[in-house]
Amino acid sequence: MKLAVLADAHIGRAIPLSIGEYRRRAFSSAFSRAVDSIIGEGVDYVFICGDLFERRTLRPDLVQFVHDELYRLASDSLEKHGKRVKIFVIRGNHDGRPQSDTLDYIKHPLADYLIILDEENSVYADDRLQVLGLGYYDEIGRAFESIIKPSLRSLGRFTVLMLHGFVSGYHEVPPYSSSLTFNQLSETGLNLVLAGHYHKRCPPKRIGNGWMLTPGSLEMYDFAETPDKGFYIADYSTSDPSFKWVPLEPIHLMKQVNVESHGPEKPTQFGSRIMGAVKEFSEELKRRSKPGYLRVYVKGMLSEGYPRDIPLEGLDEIKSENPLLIWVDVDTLDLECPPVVSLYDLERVEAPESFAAFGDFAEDVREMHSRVRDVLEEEASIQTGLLTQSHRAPLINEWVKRFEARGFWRG
Ligand SMILES: [Mn+2]
Repeated sequence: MKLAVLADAHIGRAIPLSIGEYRRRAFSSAFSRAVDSIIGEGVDYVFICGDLFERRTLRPDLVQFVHDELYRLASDSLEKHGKRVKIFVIRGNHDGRPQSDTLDYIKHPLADYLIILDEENSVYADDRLQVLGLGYYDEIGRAFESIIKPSLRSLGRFTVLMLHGFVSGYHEVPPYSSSLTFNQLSETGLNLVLAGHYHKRCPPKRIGNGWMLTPGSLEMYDFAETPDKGFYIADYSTSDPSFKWVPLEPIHLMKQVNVESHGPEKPTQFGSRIMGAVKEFSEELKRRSKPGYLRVYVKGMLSEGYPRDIPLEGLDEIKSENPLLIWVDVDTLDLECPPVVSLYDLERVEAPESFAAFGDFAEDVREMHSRVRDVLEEEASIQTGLLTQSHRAPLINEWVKRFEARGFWRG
């Protein structure tokens, strides 16, 4: 019995928006190449551990693309290896909420190779194995107790748990995130625990008498990640399983470099350091004959002037002489300015502070501000980065209601 374990494909991810088309292509390409390799391996089961899609609202052609790729995986596996592969999918946080998620897009009554495990249908069993699925929940511990625990009482056969969430003791869990614990899972008697959500691949780890795997994301999710991307093949044809890592090299070089001053420096000094970093990256692209994008993160302190005084005219020249250099972003938000300038630095205004004069209405401002940001994150148009009228209108109504309730106009 051979298994493929992947997660966090994030199909449709288009961030940063200014290079959205490149990003979309990178995620789709990684997924297609994963499908190619899985077909080549001839596996019996495929586990997609959440975040198959980037968001609930996405282009129909991407839904079609995923649908076609899964069909190709199933039909080519049958043709080449005579295997009727089963593909399991669970919901990640990017796929939406329970009852309303992207996995509805790929469900099809004729797609008997596709098994979506959710709250209504959290267990699959055939004569070789049993699969339990736990999608993403804000309180993963509670969801585990109510959805998975009841099925753990009688583990007769080889049992796989798929989940989309953190496991402390295996992942580096970010502060304030809910997680299961490694110990909690090792007491269950599960044979294989497959965890998505954590984007960095983790080596196979013994858990009780079984194994735990995290393949990480298929592509670089953002500039902070490293390009060590791919998925696992688990081979259970002998009693002692073996695990193989299948790397997927990102089609673009995506890199962040930090430019930092050790003391206060002039805008021109920052400028030449930034240019140096961009030139070096441009040379790397040529050497590797690979297109790429760069984020220059600028830290330290300006001795005079504003971040906008940093001379960056040379960027266009570097870009125009190297078509492989797709995009350069210079991020100066954390650059400190001389005190007198900081007073006028409007880039990082805290909404509630600016509205402190409104008393407890500042709290309303804070709430609305974060709601608008959430809606933008989830619903913003892929083309413009803005909200459509139907998403904007309820927010405007809410604002008007809150203003009216306060009766500011009465003086
Ligand atoms: Mn993810």
